[in-house]
Amino acid sequence: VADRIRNATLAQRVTSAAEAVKHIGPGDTVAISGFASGGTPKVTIPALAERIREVRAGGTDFTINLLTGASVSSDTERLLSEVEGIALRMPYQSEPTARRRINNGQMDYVDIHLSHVAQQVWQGYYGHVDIAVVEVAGITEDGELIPSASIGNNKTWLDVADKIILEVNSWVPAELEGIHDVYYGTALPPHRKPIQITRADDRIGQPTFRVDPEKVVAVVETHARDEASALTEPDAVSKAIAGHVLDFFDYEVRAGRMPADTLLPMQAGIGNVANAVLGGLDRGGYKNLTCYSEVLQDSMLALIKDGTVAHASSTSLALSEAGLEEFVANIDVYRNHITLRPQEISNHPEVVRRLGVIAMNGMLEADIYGNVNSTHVMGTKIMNGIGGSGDFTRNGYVSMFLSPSTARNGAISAIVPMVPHIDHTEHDTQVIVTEFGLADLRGLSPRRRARVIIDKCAHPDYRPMLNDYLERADAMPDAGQTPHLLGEAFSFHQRFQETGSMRG
Ligand code: 0RQ
Repeated sequence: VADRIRNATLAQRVTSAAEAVKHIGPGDTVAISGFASGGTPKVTIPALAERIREVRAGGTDFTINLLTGASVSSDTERLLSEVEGIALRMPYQSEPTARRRINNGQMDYVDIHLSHVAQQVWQGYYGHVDIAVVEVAGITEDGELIPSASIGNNKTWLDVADKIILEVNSWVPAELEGIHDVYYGTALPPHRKPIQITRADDRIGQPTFRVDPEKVVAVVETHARDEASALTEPDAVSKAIAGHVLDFFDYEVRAGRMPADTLLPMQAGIGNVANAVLGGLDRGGYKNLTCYSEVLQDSMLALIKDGTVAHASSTSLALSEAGLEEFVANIDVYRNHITLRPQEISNHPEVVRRLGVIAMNGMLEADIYGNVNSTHVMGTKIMNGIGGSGDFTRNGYVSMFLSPSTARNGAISAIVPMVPHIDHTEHDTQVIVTEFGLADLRGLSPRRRARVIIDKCAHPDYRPMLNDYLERADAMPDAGQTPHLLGEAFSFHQRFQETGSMRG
């Protein structure tokens, strides 16, 4: 472990996690590393949860405001939620205990676009950041920090926090050094400059974080692996969705909108459908594809290895158990084909628009006109959060939503008359794909979009109900541009709440 801490000053700050967390007090705003399953601090936060429990047992209330990159390891989220230690959470979570507390009104949750987080913190919307807890792979002689498996908002946390706890994790392969591109050119208006990325593999920054050693109050040593992302083999539904997406790419190539061999840089959300789509690319005969995304999943490793993908840019690695092993065993191959960046750059609207990213994200439901709900079950209960889906959807070259046509064994239709919560508007959604087909909404007016979405994407069981709604709405004397029956727009959701099924 010692050779991971090559700076003499910071080597003197090594202490235990239990000692380190004494620097965190009630009411503090704590900004930690972690984006998806990569790079969450491993020991400091469990120690903090323990300290919160002890302090509270002594009669003093103890909660913190927790800022992260995106989701963090599920243990971290769970332990802090179980001790009721989080007053405010920002910007993304995907863990059942935290979700329950948020939906019970016990935890404030601010769900924002991931590219906005750093800027909003600089703008002061979250007050003062008291302390940052950041996992790193090592500390160089001159005191710069080698990032670990995700970058997320770490650059910003190190810059803005009053105090810093570093976790130096010797499990992170030392060969990761050099894979990161930490850009220090961002500034608030009126001092902003163009971000000079014109290809997914462009490097515009430096491989390490800068840190003011005076702010580092503790260095904690760990040797603990990242949590493995859960991933199952693609099922028939995921494979069918992937098939439609791959056909669509061929269609775009024939239409002259994408280069035949390399397509355009891809972004794919997290989960089995995205993994299946990417996993299917090697059958398409493509070579030298690129990705400009925020998370890299297992499928990316195979695509890099067989030459289908030449370069993948991301802010985080979110690998399964098998993926982690493969990555560590062949790190020499992967490090030349992957760049990890701060999330304000991986998700930056300017870069996403310039590169012409193909955005592919999951959704809970879409309405017949193309408005998409990604976050709120039945319009009220948070699932995860908007994450990066809006950063990529709004600014992508082609913006796609991929989803099974039903949820809960068919009791919920993913296509409904009106979504009860909107994350992505009809103006942003260009393509919707379910296992039944692909609705290409580009260039279509609302009435035409509704026909295509119902015919191509809705589950056959729900098509008659949706057609009936559309026809009756359209027959209203004042049907307007986007016909609706306001008294029935949420009837599918009401039926589900009353009977347990949208079918009734
Ligand atoms: O519930 O987990 O209890 O089985 O939602 O659904 O079909 O497995 O799909 O894993 O792709 O998740 C929108 C949540 C889809 C995700 C969402 C229930 C369903 C199941 C999961 P169970 P699936 P996915 C990159 C970009 C926003 C963030 C984003 C998401 C569970 O894609 O969080 O895109 N997106 N980030 O049963 C009620 C419906 C439902 C429903 C599905 N209509 N009503 N429940 N479910 N549809 C990642 C990051 O930003 C880090």
